[in-house]
Amino acid sequence: MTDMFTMGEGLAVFAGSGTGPLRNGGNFTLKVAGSELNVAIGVARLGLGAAWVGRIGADEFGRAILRTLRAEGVDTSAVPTDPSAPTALMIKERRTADVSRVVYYRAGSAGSRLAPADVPVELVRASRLTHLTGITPALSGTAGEAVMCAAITARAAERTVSFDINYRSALWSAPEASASLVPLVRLSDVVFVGADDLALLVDEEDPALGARAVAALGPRQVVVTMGSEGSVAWIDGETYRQPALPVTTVDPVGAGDAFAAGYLAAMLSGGAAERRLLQGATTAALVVGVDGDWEGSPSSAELALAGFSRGHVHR
Ligand code: KDG
Repeated sequence: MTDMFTMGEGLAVFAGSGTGPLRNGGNFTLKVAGSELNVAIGVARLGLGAAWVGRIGADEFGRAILRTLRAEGVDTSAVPTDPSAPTALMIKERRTADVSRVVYYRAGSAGSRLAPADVPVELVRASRLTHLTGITPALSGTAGEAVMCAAITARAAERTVSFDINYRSALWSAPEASASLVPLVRLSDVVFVGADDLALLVDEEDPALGARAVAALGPRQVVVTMGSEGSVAWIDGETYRQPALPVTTVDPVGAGDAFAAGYLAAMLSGGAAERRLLQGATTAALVVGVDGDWEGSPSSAELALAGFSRGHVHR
């Protein structure tokens, strides 16, 4: 039995090392990322079992994704390689010290060709939790069918389904997203949604009331994340609030995935609602304090590093 199965697109990331418009030139660092892959690494670093599936190209970037995941202890045994499409790219630009931009080169990518036949049915059935996101259905019709197939398979096996809305306006319109994501929310037990994306699911802007309204669609746990304002959740019929931990943000990309990883790892370890939310806030703070979408993910022993004041030296 595996703790968590997750599925989505892995991307090679070219992260500009300086600040300013990319047209100025400069150096790039090659990394890998992808929302679901980030969560898999986050959960594995916290000592739980995680398996990831996504179509990768038969290229160096696909190999970099596998190499990274294997080094992080994530099970990649069911990852299909697509010989006729490239691994997707994401370019990260730090436009100013405070504002980052990302550009995708993922149309027609190997990851976008994910299809129901790629869903490792036995692995899903053997996983306590299946974690999916709203990015994958934005990639193609077959990728959306694969996500639906994984959710239905997990539910039929009485496993927990977790779903992060993760709306990406560069990939599809709000009405398209809404039509695809609401049925997936109805199949989920745990839903993560940014406050700005609530309107895709329900007609309620207030985060606390929005969490309740999303729960009325079916999930028992709904977490609305609000960046530096923290999060508010409706869990098993009660409202919970969790402030964000103080942190100097180095790179905000990946905060939501880190929160989901911390929350889900605590849930899988039997933690109560308050513990899940606190661990989510802690992992998010540790990830945004480091360059990269997942690189700052903590081990269990490192969770205590969050929340120290600037300049603290841990001895
Ligand atoms: O949440 C971080 C992700 O946004 C990033 O790792 C890449 O999956 C990604 C996406 O589609 O933006």
